[in-house]
Amino acid sequence: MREVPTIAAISTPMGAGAIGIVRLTGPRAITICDGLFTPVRGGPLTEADSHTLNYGTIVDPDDGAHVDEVLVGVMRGPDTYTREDIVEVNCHGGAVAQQRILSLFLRLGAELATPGEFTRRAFLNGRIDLAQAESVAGIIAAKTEAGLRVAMAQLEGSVSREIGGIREDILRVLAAVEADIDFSDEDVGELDREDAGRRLAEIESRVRELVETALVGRVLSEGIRTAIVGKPNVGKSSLLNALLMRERAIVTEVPGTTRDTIEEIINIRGIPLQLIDTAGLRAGGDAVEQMGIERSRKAIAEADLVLCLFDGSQPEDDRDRGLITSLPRDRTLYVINKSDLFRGQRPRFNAGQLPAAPVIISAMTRLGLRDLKERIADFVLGGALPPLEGAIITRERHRQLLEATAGALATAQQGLRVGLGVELVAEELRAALSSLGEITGDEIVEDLLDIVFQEFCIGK
Ligand SMILES: Nc1nc2c(ncn2[C@@H]2O[C@H](COP(=O)(O)OP(=O)(O)OP(=O)(O)O)[C@@H](O)[C@H]2O)c(=O)[nH]1
Ligand SMILES: [Mg+2]
Repeated sequence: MREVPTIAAISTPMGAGAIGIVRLTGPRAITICDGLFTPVRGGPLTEADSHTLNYGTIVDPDDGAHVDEVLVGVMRGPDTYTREDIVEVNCHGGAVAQQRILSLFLRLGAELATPGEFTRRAFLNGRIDLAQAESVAGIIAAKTEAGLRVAMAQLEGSVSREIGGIREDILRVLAAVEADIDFSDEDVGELDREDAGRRLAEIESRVRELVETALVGRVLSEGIRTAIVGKPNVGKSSLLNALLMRERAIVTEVPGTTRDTIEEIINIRGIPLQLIDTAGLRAGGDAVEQMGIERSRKAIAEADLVLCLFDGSQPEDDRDRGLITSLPRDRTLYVINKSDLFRGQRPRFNAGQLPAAPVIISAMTRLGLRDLKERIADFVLGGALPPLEGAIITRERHRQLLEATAGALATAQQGLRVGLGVELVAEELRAALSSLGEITGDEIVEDLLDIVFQEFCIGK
């Protein structure tokens, strides 16, 4: 049998940095690196203790040239990320040193790692399950602190434990059903269909609860999609900048300044918001502006929350009325801007026709921004979002498999009710188990692994 290949990759991002890490994992990791390593102190890496840092020089064996001064971490399996021997060379950052060290490793017999291959090995060697492996990608991709927290909890097994519990409960019902199949002509007592159905209904609702956390999961990892919309020149980009506290978007007195959507993440009372500044909505304008407006409409359709902005120093017109009726009321907050222009007086814009009381702000002086943030937080926390704790699903793949599980459980209950053969009920339960198994990777399909790991970066 062919030995498991030793793989190598640059694990730090491209570009200049103080330190770069080139990593090896596999049975020959330590010998390969030792072939290039001249210790400054101490002996060869092959004799180094596990989990030590070794100071020395990487030397090109062909011409004896010194490539870089390095610290080499030696970690012997199985107490490592992949459960194999791992070597991490801490060299100088910048593309050249890292690339040269990597190519020397390849010359000595290492193979170039594919994206996510280190984590894939951690999975294949049984250190983590598939849901945990995926959480590693979640940690790397996390855009918000809350998203990072959820991904870390997943790595520590929050989702896997919940799935494991559900699996066990299904297995118990399945055992009762199968006993009925095996001993149907003996006197072991008939399957209590009503009781089995009740237990399956409970399990199904647990699965559905988990499915519902997917919304929170998306919100935490990507932020609440919040589109700022309104007519040109009402101050949408100014509001984005004010909330971000930096001049991110271009602001001018010319209507139609913003042509494309601009997205930024901000944090309001611990809630991540993905703010989207959009092109002002109006007819006419050139082709570029019209394409921007098309994107604005898409942003509204996809938004969890719409901030509809008006210029309070101007009376409302038909376009405002059109805008108000076109927006989804249940997820729109109305905001009247430029309050500094009507200080202490009623805005010229008549707020009476708005479906809900507006927040009055000045993006320029920042007056009212705290009220606005409060209203946004109320919307999110008082809304339909389930609690932000426990197992939270963040992957569409997991959501779909849980839906399939719930579907199979529902069909099984139906079967029990209408007196379907126990074999068929058992079949549905096995389908439910198999969907759950795909989440944690108990049911491995090679293609599935390729799909899961392809979104990783190389070197992880
Ligand atoms: N007085 C006052 N002027 C403001 C306020 N907010 C924005 N403005 C001004 O209004 C003009 C338009 O602001 P923008 O933020 O570019 O407006 P916009 O809605 O993004 O405009 P488009 O991108 O063209 O759709 C600029 O001259 C801003 O300085 C405000 O609170 N008070
Ligand atoms: Mg703008």
